[in-house]
Amino acid sequence: MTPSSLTGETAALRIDIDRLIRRLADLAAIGAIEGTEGCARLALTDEDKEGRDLVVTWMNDLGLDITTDGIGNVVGVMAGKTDGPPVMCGSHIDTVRTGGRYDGNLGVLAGLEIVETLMAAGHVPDRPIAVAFFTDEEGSRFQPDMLGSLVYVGGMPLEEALDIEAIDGARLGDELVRIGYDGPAPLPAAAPHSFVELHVEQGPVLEQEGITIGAVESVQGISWSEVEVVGQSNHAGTTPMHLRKDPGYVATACATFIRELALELGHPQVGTVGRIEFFPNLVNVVPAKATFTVDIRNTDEAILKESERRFAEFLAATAEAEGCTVTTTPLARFEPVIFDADVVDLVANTAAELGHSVKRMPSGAGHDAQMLARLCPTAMVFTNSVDGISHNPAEYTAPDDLEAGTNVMLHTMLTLAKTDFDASDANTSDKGDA
Ligand code: HGY
Ligand code: MN
Ligand code: MN
Repeated sequence: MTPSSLTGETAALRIDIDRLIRRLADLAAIGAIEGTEGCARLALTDEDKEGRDLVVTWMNDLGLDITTDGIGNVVGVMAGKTDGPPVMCGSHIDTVRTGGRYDGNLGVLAGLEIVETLMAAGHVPDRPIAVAFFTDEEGSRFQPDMLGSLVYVGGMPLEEALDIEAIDGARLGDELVRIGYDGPAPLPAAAPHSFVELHVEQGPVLEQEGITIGAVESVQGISWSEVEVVGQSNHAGTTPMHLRKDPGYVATACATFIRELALELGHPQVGTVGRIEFFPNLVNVVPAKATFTVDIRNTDEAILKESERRFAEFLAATAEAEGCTVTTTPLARFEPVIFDADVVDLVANTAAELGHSVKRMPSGAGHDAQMLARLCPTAMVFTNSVDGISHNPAEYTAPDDLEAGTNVMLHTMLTLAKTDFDASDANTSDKGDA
């Protein structure tokens, strides 16, 4: 079925890609990583505040009704012909330390671009349109990831989130106050009518298959933990190997195990030891302590659970054999999420109607949409990542693909915003093989 926004007065509506690219560049200039296109704005740092302030200024310039909640999520709402729950889009503007300019930022700025496109055309949608950015989606500084949207949907009490300690020792609630984003809007939030998130794929699939749009059906399960191994600091030259209690060996053996387990289980299992620290971290000292993180993911919850069990077993046996003790702290644990089939169909149909190739696919990365899916019908739109690169300042998506993804989000949202449209109507015959 033709998405209803592609008939009648809104059929010809398209976004202004130059304006979107300008905003992406202006935001990327904050925390810019010298000599690259990327930026670093870890959650609740001064750079994050500066980025927030810029996006809030743009929301104000558009005359949106802006609210900030107790975890610092910010929502700007464009009034519709009717009141009631808005059709919401959004993502995050915090980045990893080696961030690209599109991860998260695209989903928020595409929302502002859509609002500006509607205003310029004098089109007032039936339902209100909301654009949100959620706090600490990356989870690099404060774990878990998707923290702001998790609190937004009631997945974690605000008080618990405010007491989370950063990897640099700061308390989340104190940082929120310091940057002036501890807002009054109630939590958990009221459910939007629906939620659509545009995001770069951050992987190689769309590019390898020559497809423009991803209609994202699910997000894989995520398991993060931090492991501290304590052994015995000793002299690197005088201590025979059989007398060592070397936590550095245990940590690196675990890193190898995580990788070999992923290769054994095969795609889509992935495993990463992204952070590893030795103490005292000196060339001629057998470490006293090793601390490392484990990130395991799979689309299948049963396999993810089995992976966690096998890793715990390996860690315990290796540490015991080495005479070390272990403390494991869970950092994040989210089961796989399936998006709303009707909204996924609408994304796929809208992409096809706009003349784009489209593929139904899972997301390897976590996203705020996986939290909003607890509140309302939710789906995601992917546009490609050149060379599949992300969490890297070289992250890049070409203007044509940014434009295609944003136009698909525009018309998906416009159709959802029509009070005479029932999302289940999207679940039509032309499923196609998209
Ligand atoms: O880790 C993730 O998948 C996301 O970037 N927070
Ligand atoms: Mn992201
Ligand atoms: Mn990310």
